[in-house]
Amino acid sequence: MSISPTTTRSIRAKIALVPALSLGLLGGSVAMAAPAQANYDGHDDRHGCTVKPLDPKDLRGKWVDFRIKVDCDGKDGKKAVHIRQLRYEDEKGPRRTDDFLGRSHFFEHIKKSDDAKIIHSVDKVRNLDHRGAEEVYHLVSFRVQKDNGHWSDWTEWKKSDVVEIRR
Ligand SMILES: [Ca+2]
Ligand SMILES: [Ca+2]
Repeated sequence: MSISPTTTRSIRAKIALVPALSLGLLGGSVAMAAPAQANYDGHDDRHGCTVKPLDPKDLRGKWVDFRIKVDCDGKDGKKAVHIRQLRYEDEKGPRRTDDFLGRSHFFEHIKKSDDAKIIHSVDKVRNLDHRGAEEVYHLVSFRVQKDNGHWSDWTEWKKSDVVEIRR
């Protein structure tokens, strides 16, 4: 029996979907437990760089900007900052899991003379709490590569303030 290229592709596609489904990576609003985290204290730097999760800012329509501030001191040349971000809607109560909104990675190349930068990370926030406002926040963690190619380790996750937005 011969298998046409189309059939082979569709079998491969189905096989590829299984691990994605079992990990809960598909679908819009999959519950995902937030990692262990600390509120931002301003002291956790890597190679002279700090990254701060700013208050989420409500934009027009359904959109929210989960802003991130990156600041490096001017010492020892260029740096690359790799930031990972997780965005959530808060659910009160011990048995409730916060709604996972999305994740992103950012790479920022910082020159010696650069001032602090704001990264704009815009995501859609639906009316998740039908009886009240949505309470949104995000977590960031980062690592820094020096000019000589050496990467720092990752920082622990830092949490922004929780901001209420009406939907
Ligand atoms: Ca909520
Ligand atoms: Ca609401």
